Amino acid sequence: MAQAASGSSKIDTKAPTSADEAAQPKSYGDLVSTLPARGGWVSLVQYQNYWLNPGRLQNIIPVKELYKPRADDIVLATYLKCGTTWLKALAFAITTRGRHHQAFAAADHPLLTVHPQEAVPHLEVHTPGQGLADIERLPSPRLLGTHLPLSLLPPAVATSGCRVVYLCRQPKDVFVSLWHFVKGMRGGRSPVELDAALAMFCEGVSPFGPVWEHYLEYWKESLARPERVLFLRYEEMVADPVRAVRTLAGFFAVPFTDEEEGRGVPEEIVRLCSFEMLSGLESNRTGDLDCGDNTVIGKSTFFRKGKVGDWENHLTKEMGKKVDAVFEDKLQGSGLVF
Ligand code: PAP
Repeated sequence: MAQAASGSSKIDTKAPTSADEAAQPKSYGDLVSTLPARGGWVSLVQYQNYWLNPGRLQNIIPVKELYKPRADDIVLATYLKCGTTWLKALAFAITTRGRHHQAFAAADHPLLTVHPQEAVPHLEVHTPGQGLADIERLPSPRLLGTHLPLSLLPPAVATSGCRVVYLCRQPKDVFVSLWHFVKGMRGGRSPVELDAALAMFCEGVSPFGPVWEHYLEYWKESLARPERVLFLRYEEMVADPVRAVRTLAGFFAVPFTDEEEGRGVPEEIVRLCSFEMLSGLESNRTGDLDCGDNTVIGKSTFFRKGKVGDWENHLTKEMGKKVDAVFEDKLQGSGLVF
């Protein structure tokens, strides 16, 4: 889920211990004023190498201390616009199928009436000051979403045994999707032209950017701990969604039985969570999602085209080459290629 909002409650991360306590910012508003800032396309401040929405720091920073990973948690991590909504729907359908398997055909599956972004809560979408109480209350095993880079999550994510699925997407399509989303949040207008926004994106100045750093943190972790960190690509999921669903079920340690395969359950999950199905549902077409801090996002804005390669309809070939060159350079030597 993308972010929006503002506010300046007290900083509730660990209190400073050193002698420079007096110099520590007392509120998120104070902290923001000490950070490098960029305006233009979207207003951002740089915090621990990442560009973040200043109004959301009070939601983002506390996650590192407040989120207590459980061994059976499943964390669905994404950079913005990489297919979070789809991944949430798929993971929800796969992991709850014991409860709902009759419902795939019976038209009363929860995903037919609950937006996938609500079916799986986001770690950094909470009411400031109330911590992660709602997430703490969830019964195990929990499905949780996040756009936070790995380094802004607690180190216990690596030691608790919890599973992480990371979904990335071809950067040119990410930019185009983000461009439309940001414009949509502002009533169809952007404060800068597309080429200026693209220049910022290529500089790494986008919400939760640099995108390549976001990708690389999880990519390296997936290479180091493949049994606990699954790295997926949107384009591969689009090309063979049934295979992706089987991969996810196996990774979640709930593989499909022969009996389920025989009944076509993986295919049913793909159908239920398809762009065509989800985007047509009344529950996903109307109303707003509550971000927990007096801001809302229209439910329909999470469904635009759901296509691979839509960048060609919005960027010139030269712009495409520029994005390719930046990512080739930044990802060089990592083994991650687009
Ligand atoms: P978020 O970053 O705000 O959480 P996220 O769901 O990651 O949103 O991104 C939305 C993108 O996923 C949109 O891409 P587009 O702008 O290129 O069209 C949206 O259309 C796409 N999307 C949403 N649901 C699905 C789905 N079921 N299958 C495939 N793509 C989907």
